[in-house]
Amino acid sequence: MASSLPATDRSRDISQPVEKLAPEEALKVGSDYLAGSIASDLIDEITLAVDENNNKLMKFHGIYMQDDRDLRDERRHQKLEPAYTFMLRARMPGGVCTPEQWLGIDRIARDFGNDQLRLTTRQTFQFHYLIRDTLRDVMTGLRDVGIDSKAACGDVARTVMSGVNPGLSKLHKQVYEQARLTSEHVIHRTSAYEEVWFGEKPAEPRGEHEEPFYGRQYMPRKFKIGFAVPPSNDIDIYSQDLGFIAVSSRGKLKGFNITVGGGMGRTDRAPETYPRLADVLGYIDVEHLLPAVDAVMAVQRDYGARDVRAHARFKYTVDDKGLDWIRQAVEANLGFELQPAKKYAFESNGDLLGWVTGDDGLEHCTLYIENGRIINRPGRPLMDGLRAIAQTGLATFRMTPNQGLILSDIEPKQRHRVEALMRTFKIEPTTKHHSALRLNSMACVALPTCALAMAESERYLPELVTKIEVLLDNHGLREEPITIRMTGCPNGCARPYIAEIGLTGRAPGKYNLYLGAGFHGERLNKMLLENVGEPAILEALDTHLGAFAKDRKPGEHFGDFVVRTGVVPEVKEGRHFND
Ligand code: SRM
Ligand code: SF4
Repeated sequence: MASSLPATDRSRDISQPVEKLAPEEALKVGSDYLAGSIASDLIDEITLAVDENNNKLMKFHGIYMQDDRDLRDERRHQKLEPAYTFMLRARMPGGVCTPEQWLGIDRIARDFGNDQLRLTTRQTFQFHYLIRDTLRDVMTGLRDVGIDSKAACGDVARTVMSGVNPGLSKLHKQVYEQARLTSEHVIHRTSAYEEVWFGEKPAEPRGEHEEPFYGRQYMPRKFKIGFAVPPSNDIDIYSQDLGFIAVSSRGKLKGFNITVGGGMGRTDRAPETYPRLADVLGYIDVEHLLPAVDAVMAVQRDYGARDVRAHARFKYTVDDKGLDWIRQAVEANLGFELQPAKKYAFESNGDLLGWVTGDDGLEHCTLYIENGRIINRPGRPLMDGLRAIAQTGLATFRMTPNQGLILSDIEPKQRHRVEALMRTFKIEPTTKHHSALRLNSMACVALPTCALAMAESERYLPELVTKIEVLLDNHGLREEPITIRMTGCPNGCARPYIAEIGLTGRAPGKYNLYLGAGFHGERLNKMLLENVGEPAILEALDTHLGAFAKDRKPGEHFGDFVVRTGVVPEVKEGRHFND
């Protein structure tokens, strides 16, 4: 990231004795700009794992070591090493992928990734089940199609999100371009990536010049940036550390309202951790975008907590310092005052499913993909179908913030060819059998790959939704859009705290049930039941959906209804989330 800011403040934390900081800070400082000893670990013949420090450093390269949780006990019993595999997440600003890139991704998934791909809640894709010894082949395969996995994970600015459905307005293309530029701007520069994965020695030893913005300590924690184009809040702007809400005039992008301090992650029984919705800080013209990104990130870089990692996200810095202090610090970095925020309004945080014709006359089809898993299932060869469509070169592939996929930018005359392939491979944007609840559902990966999962999520939510659909049918609510999101732990990877129905895993088969978030992600939900199983969840939903069907006001959403009728109180601030 080429910074326009002086680096002086950056030394603030580095100057503290490293031993007073979280161990990860010392690891970063001593890692030779993230190289660590990853390269030698990759060829260790004794194990298929990497050591714990290198595992942490590899996250900055987009890679996590995991083990198959379904096999963990059995392997322990047999005194075998855990079944180590690796997850690799790509950097894909705004989720945009050419057909050639899709073919490259598809090939890697078939060769190395257990014949499947996973679209994520931040508009990119992950390979799972990679074996350590194939990681360099995977990296090379990605590079061959112009994709990298830098900044997909780690204490840096992550892949930048952008509401991308180009069919919605001309503005989307302009905003996407700014998101792409921002992603290029915030990416960490270290040559360790090329050295570790492609054996390219840097021209000179890595030193202070390596990371002009980040320095040796990078950010205190992950930092997430997103761009929203009203009226769609598909990227959930209020969950981003730093958000930009597009402001336009007659279809031309003028600037952005800036939001700061959003985040989802919390820990059960640790009230000092909480989800927080971002605040609107002010407005900037479009030409000030990159300086504004630098200015906000520098505040978190210099003042974010580096001693307690559970307190190291920007949302806590914003609460610790106060919004006015943050605004002044940002303005001091920028050298001018932010303008007052402009008016804007959101309508939903879901995807607009199905076909639309864009302002430019091109055709775009948004597909609902259950929990983002791209795989061939009996009678539903989704992965083969998408490959066949990519082979025609007729569509761009755009990943949505709701784990969906848009086949986009299709010439009207060619639409019938894409539709014919969709029919052949049984790909439908939505189906008659899907309730509006299912189409507004998201689940995180959880078991068996996620090391932090305490309960099922992706493998269970579809089944639970089927049971809730019976209730919806009983109450005449099948077509009623209601958001439901499940995660296997409280970290919140599917942004469950801004779903009208949220479920977070506590233990196998046990979840917290939250109700009452706003339909467009503008209000947090509130816990109704703690650590309960399916019967209690279904009973509660039956009661409250039944009351909603009977007593709702015209046009009222389920989340608004349960707050209005006092089923759950309104949560005004994240830090009171656990009260
Ligand atoms: Fe996440 C950690 C999956 C979006 C908050 N997340 C993880 C890890 C890497 C587990 C780990 O650290 O070992 C999960 C890998 C599971 C696997 O097997 O693939 C994981 N997160 C995901 C994905 C794939 C969920 C999905 O089903 O789509 C999403 C990938 C997004 C991407 O492409 O970058 C994903 N994670 C999110 C989001 C949503 C968002 O950013 O919009 C959040 C909440 C927003 C936020 O950051 O506050 C999120 N993930 C976390 C946290 C809690 C962070 C916190 O500060 O509280 C963790 C745990 C951590 O970092 O320590 C985590
Ligand atoms: Fe894993 Fe928890 Fe994230 Fe789900 S929410 S993917 S269980 S870290």
